[in-house]
Amino acid sequence: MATTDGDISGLEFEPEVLTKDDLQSLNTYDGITFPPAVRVEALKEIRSFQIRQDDVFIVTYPKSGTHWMNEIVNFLLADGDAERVNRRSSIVHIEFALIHDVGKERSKYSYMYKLLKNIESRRIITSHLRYRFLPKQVDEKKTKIIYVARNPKDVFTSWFHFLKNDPRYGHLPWETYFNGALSGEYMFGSWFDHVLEFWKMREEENVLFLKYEDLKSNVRETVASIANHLNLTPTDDVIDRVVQSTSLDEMKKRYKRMETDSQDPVKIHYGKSYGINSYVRKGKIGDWKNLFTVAQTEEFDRVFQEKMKDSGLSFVFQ
Ligand code: PPS
Repeated sequence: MATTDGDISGLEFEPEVLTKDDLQSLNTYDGITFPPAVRVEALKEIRSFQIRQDDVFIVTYPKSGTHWMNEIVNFLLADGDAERVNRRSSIVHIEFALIHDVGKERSKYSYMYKLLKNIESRRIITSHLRYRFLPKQVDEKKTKIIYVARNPKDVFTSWFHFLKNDPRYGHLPWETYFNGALSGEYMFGSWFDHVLEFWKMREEENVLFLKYEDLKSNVRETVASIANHLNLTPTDDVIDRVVQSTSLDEMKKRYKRMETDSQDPVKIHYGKSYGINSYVRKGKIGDWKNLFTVAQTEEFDRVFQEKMKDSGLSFVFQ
């Protein structure tokens, strides 16, 4: 088995072995509801995950631009050169990395988790977890965190479209999803609690708090601020290449190619979830208008006002 930094030669891919019961049960742990594939054993294990000084964490509430940010950081680390992007430096969200082992005695860690432990630096580790669930060493070592927040109406909309065709979630009706998401009872807990937690940490040196809408409206400047946060000094030319290569259309094409051309589970992961390109869909601000009813908009706005009122944090919704 591989044990040293960067040595992954001994690892073999093991297919997912979640049972039907596993798949149908949402887990609740420490006050938060998690998707079936995020096991309580995994959440406990992650706390002692070993951090390296130069690791980069991308933390988000789901559907806030995780894959986009992942691609931006990947391209920045590769000086904008697609050939040099190391797909292994960023694997599945850490909380999903243990799914392959549920119900299985023979190995404690899944392929993805072992890979995450052993891949070469600089690792990009993505997560939807709240701060208290991240590895303890993130706090001890003040690991670089890039937090991306997106306006919650588009988050709910994006997530509903992602889940609606998935039989594991019983083809959830929009109404049911909306109520669960707004009350914070749905997967990964309340959007408000998640975003406000990291918003309060925004002045900490290791934390860069960004908004999806700023990436959309001012991508070049935002990419430069990400580079600066990671102590990188890209030329203007490199920044241009990063911006161009991480556009929605380029990502769609690349993910699709990776899914169809590759035998590599890491690459296939990027293209595939529950349907081709589901990680890259419309990428618009304001798509919620196609889904929210007038009554839902009113209810949402009331809750938003109440929860955000003293925070100083605002979002562009259209
Ligand atoms: S996940 O499954 O939680 O990790 O999803 P996540 O990657 O956080 O968010 C998916 C949404 O991000 C959009 N996206 C982009 N928008 C703009 N530009 C680029 N390059 C880009 N890449 C992904 C993606 O389309 C999802 O949003 P919606 O609104 O569904 O289109």
